[in-house]
Amino acid sequence: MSSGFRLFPGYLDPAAQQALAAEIAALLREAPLYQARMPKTGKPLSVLMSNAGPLGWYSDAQGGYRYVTSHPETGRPWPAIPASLRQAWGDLAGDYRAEPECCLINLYRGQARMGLHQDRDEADFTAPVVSLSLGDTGLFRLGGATRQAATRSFRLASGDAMVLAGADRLAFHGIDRIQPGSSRLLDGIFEGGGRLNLTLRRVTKP
Ligand code: MD3
Ligand code: FE
Repeated sequence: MSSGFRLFPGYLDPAAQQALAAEIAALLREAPLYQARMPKTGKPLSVLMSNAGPLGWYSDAQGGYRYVTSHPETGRPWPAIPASLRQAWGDLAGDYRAEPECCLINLYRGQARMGLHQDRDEADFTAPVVSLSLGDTGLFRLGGATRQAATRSFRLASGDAMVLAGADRLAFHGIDRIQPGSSRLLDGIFEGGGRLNLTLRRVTKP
C-alpha cells in the first residue's frame, strides 16, 4: 500500500505558514467561503470551502460534484493561485510538469470532518495531488483502492505537506476530526481558528 504517498512534516516553517495563512485570508475576502452540498440530498458538507485557480471544485444538489470557473455566490472568477503555492507544486510534484489548475481551500472548524472518499472529478489521474495543512492538527485516514481496504491514520499538523501520486492517487481518504485549539497559527488571522487545508490539483489533461 501507499507507494505513491509521501508526507513532509514541517515542510513550511512557522514564518512561511504565517505568510501563507495571511495570503489565504486575503484571498477569501475576494472569494468567500461557501458550504458545498451533497449531490441529490443537498445535505451541506461540514467543511467550508473556496478555491483559487482557473477551476474551482464545487457541488450542489442539482449539479453534483464538478469544477466551475467562477464563484457560485459572487459569480466572479476564482482568484489566482498564490505564487508560494505554485512554488510548492513545482517543488513537490516531481516529474509532473504541467501547472496546477485548482487550489481547493478547506476550512475545518469544531466538529467538521470529511468522510472517506476518492478524488475522481479530474480528467488526469496521472497528475499528483499536493496538500498543505495550516492551523489545527487533523486526523487523516488513508485507505486503498476500494472502500473496504485497510486504512492507516496520520496526524496532519500545521506546515505539513502531503503528495499523492501513482497508485495512491485514487486511494480512499478522509479527515476523521480535527483537534481544536492544537495550533495558534490562525489566531488573529481567521476568526474562530480551525484547520485550513490547501489541495493543489491538475484537473484537465495538459
Ligand atoms: C489521498 N481533503 O479536499 S487533503 C479533499 O485535509 C480532501 O482537507 C483532505 O481529501 C483535507 O478532497 C485531505 C490530502 C489529500 C488529497 C487528495 C488525495 C489526500 C489524498 C487523493 C488521494 C489520496
Ligand atoms: Fe479528497
